[in-house]
Amino acid sequence: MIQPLVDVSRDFPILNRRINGHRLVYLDSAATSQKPESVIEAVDAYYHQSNANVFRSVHTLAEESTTQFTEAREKVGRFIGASQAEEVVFTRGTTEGLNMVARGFGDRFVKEGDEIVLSPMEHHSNLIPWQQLARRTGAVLRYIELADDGTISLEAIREAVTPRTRLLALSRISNVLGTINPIPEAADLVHRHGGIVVVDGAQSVPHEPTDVQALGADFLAFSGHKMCGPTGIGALWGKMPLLERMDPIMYGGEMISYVDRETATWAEVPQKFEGGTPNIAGAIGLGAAVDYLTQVGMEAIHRHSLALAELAFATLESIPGVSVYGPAHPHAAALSFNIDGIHPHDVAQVFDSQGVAVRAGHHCAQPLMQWLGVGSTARASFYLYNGEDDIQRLKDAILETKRYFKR
Ligand code: 7TS
Repeated sequence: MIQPLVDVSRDFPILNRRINGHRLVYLDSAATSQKPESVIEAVDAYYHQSNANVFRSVHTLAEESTTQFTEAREKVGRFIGASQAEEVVFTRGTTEGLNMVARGFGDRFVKEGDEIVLSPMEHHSNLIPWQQLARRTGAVLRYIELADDGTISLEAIREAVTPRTRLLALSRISNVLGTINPIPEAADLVHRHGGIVVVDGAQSVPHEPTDVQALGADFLAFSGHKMCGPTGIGALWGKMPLLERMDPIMYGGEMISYVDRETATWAEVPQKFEGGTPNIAGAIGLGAAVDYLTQVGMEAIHRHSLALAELAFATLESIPGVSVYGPAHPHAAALSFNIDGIHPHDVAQVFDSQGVAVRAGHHCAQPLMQWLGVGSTARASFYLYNGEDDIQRLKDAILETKRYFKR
């Protein structure tokens, strides 16, 4: 019996809620995770005790606030194996980080005829910035073709990557298929051709130990809210020499070194990219989330996510009339499925009446829906507070949905 990794009722009071008369089963962590008490308390304590702007005033509150903000950057840097905390740029989330690279790096270094390699499983956040970059520069988009189970083979990568590859933008873990993509191997190949590797870590940083060096990434973007942190905060990690050459995209206060009437020069990395007052409370909350996840252990979280998703895969696959997508093994924490003849939005609605929260739709991955040949899917996604009971409830909800629509 797979038990949750943490004391759920103590750490996640929201999961004690009853929804439509049932214990809430929260299977929508790929959209956003729930927040542990320690994170909520860190944000609360910051506003109650230390609130002040950062990097400007010398009074006590400002020093406390600046220290906590700086410590949060250090925690995030250690969590992903950055060689220095300054390589961590705070952003609003994955979307902003990827747009920063496309604009700040892409506009400067990607030229007409260069190739940008993507996969058809990318979230729109890791697709549209590159489409737009290609339109601005005359670069060409190339796609890595997926195998029948939605995985990416080394052979498919070799077919897509050429000497003209300037940039590979790939998710480590798919938010729809639960595939784990071979980033290190892909990075090797891209680097041999002198290209750079941008990793969308939105679904991977919350779920597996991350070491940017081992991953072979040049940039990694991720979101705090999917890893037990607050919304509105995330990080873009980049190799220092690349961040130094990259242009800022947000101009204003706090990102400059010297300004006169006609010109300005930029502050050092990461301040150069953090124009305006940052999300201080969010960063501190993200630091607390990193502490929480580290205490539970990222190896344990990784094993737990795989165990739950693979059990769910096998359980759902054995129900007549249910199609599940993606590989059976290894299958990361997001599992998409459809029930024959029932629209995923109706599935999600009946599930809610059973207290089971899932997402239905295209999951911001329309090219992947086109590849799957469906308009949308239902998706159950798991995290450290889920256990085997929740998979039983998922199965019961599917059986109830089938009964409901047979009537
Ligand atoms: N990339 C991937 C792989 C994602 O899953 C998401 C969010 C993003 C990028 C964007 O992250 P954001 O924090 O900037 O919004 N994915 C989902 C999802 O699957 N359901 O809701 C949001």
